[in-house]
Amino acid sequence: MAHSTPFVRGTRKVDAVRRIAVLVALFGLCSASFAQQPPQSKPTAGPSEIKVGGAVKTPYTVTLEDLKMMPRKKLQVENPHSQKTEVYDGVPLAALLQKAGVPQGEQIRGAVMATYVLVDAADDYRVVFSLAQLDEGFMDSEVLLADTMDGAPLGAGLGPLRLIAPHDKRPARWVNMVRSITVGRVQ
Ligand SMILES: Nc1nc2c(c(=O)[nH]1)N[C@H]1C(S)=C(S)[C@@H](COP(=O)(O)O)O[C@H]1N2
Ligand SMILES: [Mo]
Repeated sequence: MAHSTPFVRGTRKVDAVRRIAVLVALFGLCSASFAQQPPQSKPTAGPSEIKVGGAVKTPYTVTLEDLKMMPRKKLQVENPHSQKTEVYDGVPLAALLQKAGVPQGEQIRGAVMATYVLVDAADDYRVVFSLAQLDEGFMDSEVLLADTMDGAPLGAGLGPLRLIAPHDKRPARWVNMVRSITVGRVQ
């Protein structure tokens, strides 16, 4: 018994060294496989055409050129972050929804009241509005899908399309790099 103790201790030491070696090897493999992943770069622009779809009669894709030919609105706003006056130009979100055959005005009642509009961006940022909130029969939300600011196309990180919700106190629903507009119904 007296001489077996150093022997056991020795085995333990060898085991511990082996365990550490295995852990070091695993760590090396893991970090090597992480290193091989492409760098996760944030997108700096959205697409130049966006889908209007979901629970709509006629889903469609709208391009930057299409937007130029639709009835347009100008919006002068005070940017709540920069506190600068900015002039945006674009197409009202309500008009884009009308084109897809979404209920409007008096048609927004009953079950339709649970309809939402999801706006999704190239960096996966998403916001929702209720359909009623975007309808002129309910309120003047003036939510605009803008393609220019102060007369120039929207730059990196913002465009080419940016949603402006001028009456929101925080610009959290000013969606940059808009990718799609999807209508849904809360069940
Ligand atoms: N695509 C996208 N849009 C976005 C965001 C985002 O993370 N991604 N952040 C929102 C939030 S929380 C704010 S406050 C404003 C910031 O706008 P600013 O950079 O012009 O101040 O953008 C909004 N739009
Ligand atoms: Mo924000």
